[in-house]
This record gives sequence, C-alpha cells and structure tokens, in this order.
Amino acid sequence: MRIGITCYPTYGGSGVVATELGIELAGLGHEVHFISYSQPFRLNGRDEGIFYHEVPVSNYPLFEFPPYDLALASRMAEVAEFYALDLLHVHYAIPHSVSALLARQMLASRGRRLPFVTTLHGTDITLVGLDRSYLAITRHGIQESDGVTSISNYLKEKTIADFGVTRPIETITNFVNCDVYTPITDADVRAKARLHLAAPNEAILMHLSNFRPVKRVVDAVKIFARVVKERPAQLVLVGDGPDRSAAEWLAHDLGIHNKVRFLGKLERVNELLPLADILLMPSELESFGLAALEAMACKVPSIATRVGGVPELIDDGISGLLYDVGDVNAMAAGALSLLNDPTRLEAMRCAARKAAQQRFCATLVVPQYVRFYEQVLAQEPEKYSRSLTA
Ligand code: GMT
Repeated sequence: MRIGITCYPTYGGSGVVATELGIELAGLGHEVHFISYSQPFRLNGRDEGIFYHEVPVSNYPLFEFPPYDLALASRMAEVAEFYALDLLHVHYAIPHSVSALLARQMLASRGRRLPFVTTLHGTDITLVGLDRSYLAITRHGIQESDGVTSISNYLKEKTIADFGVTRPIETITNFVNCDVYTPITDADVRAKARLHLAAPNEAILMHLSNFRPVKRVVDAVKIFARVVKERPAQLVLVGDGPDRSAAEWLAHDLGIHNKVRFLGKLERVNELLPLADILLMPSELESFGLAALEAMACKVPSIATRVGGVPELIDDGISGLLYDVGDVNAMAAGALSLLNDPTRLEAMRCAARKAAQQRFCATLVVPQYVRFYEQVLAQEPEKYSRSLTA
C-alpha cells in the first residue's frame, strides 16, 4: 500500500505513534509518505520506503493567522495524486481530519478516490476538541472519516459520549517496538551505564513528557522530594515544555536541585529508559500513556495516576502502581515500598516487560492497522460516493 501519514511532527505522543507506525509499515514493505510542516522528529531521513513532504504555509499581510489547515489539504491532495496514495492516515483529529476531508473532496471532483483514517489520541477529544470553537468541526471531521480508530477504549467511549459520534470507532492501542525498547540484561553493563546519571547506591526515578500542565511534572518533583528524604536517589527528567521552569524552581526551593537532572528533549529515549528503576507518570489525564508503555518494554514499571486509559495499560499492583491524581504522598510511599523490596520490584519489572511484549508489541498491533486500512479500502465505491455527496 501507499499510505500518507499526517501528524504533529514535534514533541508529543501522537507524533511519536504516527512516526513509529510509519517506520513499522515501511518495514513491512509499504510505502509511507509523511505530510507535515516539518520532519517528524524520530525520522532520520534514511529509512527505506519513507518519504517526507513539507507543507509550505505562505503568509500574506491580510492573514492574521496563516491558514495551515488549507495549505495541508492542498498538499495532501497534491501528494496523493503525484504518488498515487491509496489512503491517508491522520493522527490527532484537529485540524488533520478536516484537511483530509477537504483533500478527499478535491480529488473526488477529479474522479479520484482518497479515503482517510483518523486516529484519535487524547487532547484532540478531551480538551481542545471540546472547546466551543472547535467542537462542531471536530465532530464533522471524525464523523466523515472513512475509518476512525482510538488508542484506548476510554477515549473511544469519551468520543461517543462527548461528541455524539455515531460512526463506528475501532480501538487499536498504542504499541512499542519490543526489539528497540528493551531492558539491558547484563547487570554490569546496566550498572556502568547508570553511573552517568547516579551514584551506585542511588535509585533512578525518571519522568518523560512534554512538560505540559496535564503531565503534572511538578508532582514528579514533589514525589521525588519525599523519596530522597528516605533513601539515596536521583530524579532524571527527559523532555521540555511550559512547566519546566516551575519544576526547576521547586527543586531549588526544596534544596534537592543537585539530585534532579533536566536532560531536555532527547530522541533516543530507548537508551535511557532501561537505566531507570521507576518511571513517574503523575498526569492529570492520559488517554493511553505511551511513555509508560515504552518504559514497560524496557522493564521499568510506573508509578502513575488512575486516569483515562492508563488502567487499560497498567495492571495496578502487577505491572505498576496507580494512584489518585495529586496524591503525591501515596505515590512516594508506593515508590519507596518498591525500592525497599527488591524482590517485589523485580517481579513488577518482569511483569511490565511481559505485558508490553504480550499485549502492546508492534508486531501484534501494526498488523491491526494494516487490516483496518484493507477494510477501509474495501468499502464499496458507491457507498463512498454517497457519503461524499451526503
Ligand atoms: O496530550 C498530549 O500530551 C499529547 C498527546 C498527543 O496527541 O500528542 O498525547 C496523547 O496521545 C498519546 C499517544 O497516543 C497518548 O499516549 C497520551 O496519553 C495522550 N495524552 C493525553 O491524553 C493527555
């Protein structure tokens, strides 16, 4: 198949999933064309079968807001035509599903078919899409998609309840490449690599996010402050975003800044995650929690919040521990109980890796997308043209 993928290419879970999906699809022999305003950050330009098409957005003095969604629609139609795309797969409903809808209409008027699949990721449904200025158009984009997938059952139910979407939505969970995200099995190698981040007697707690308010990175610092009072430890924060300054200030105010390391945005998180003992994911909301899955594949369990789709990923008490949002005392106590009981921690580490392998491995999930594309492509052309004119 020749598949066009559109996503937010910068730091963010939906862009990561879209990029990893493109890489996996190309690995299966499909031709993948990314269409976006910049190169998705996990692409290196060297992957066979992957092409990148930038969306130029020209400005004009009349435009206070350059219309990216229109430029995207034009580019989608252009790329689909030039490269004979079979379908488009857009990640994050706003505005990508609407641009795809326009591209589909543009090509239909020229007698060419371009179905599109929309994958719902999170804040497109739970936050941004609920804003009055976007709600109706987001619902329209979803409703008019040729296929819709959601990354968790939670998000699927939320879309039906809050947007009144009546078309079927298929849950296809996020996934991880279990050969790229792996534990470091040699204890000596792992111990040596950890020395870059912590002293041998220190536990490593890690947090990985885009530091937006929804991630509650400040809670990660609060949890760590309670842990480090009781035992030697380091907090390693990977990523960057609006709440970084608040987290840095808190670490200084609490006098623990020499134990807190901000590594910034990094690409090869698969090399860092296996060095952690525990991942902290104290989010206000997660429709899935991709960072926790990537950590699980590296044999790292999470202390996380019982929100959104997280309970579909983490089996509380088995592959991680779940708490109420903001309950930093309980989360710190949970982290300490694991760190002070190496046998229990090891059992949880093994369960985390096993869950990633058995339920969320790319080899299991990516074929679900391929089957879904085939179903969309098999939809009868008459039905397709009816939906276009309806
Ligand atoms: O909202 C974000 O934090 C970013 C967002 C995105 O779309 O980039 O992440 C969402 O999608 C991820 C990948 O599917 C999920 O793992 C995250 O749980 C989800 N974030 C939220 O629901 C807050």
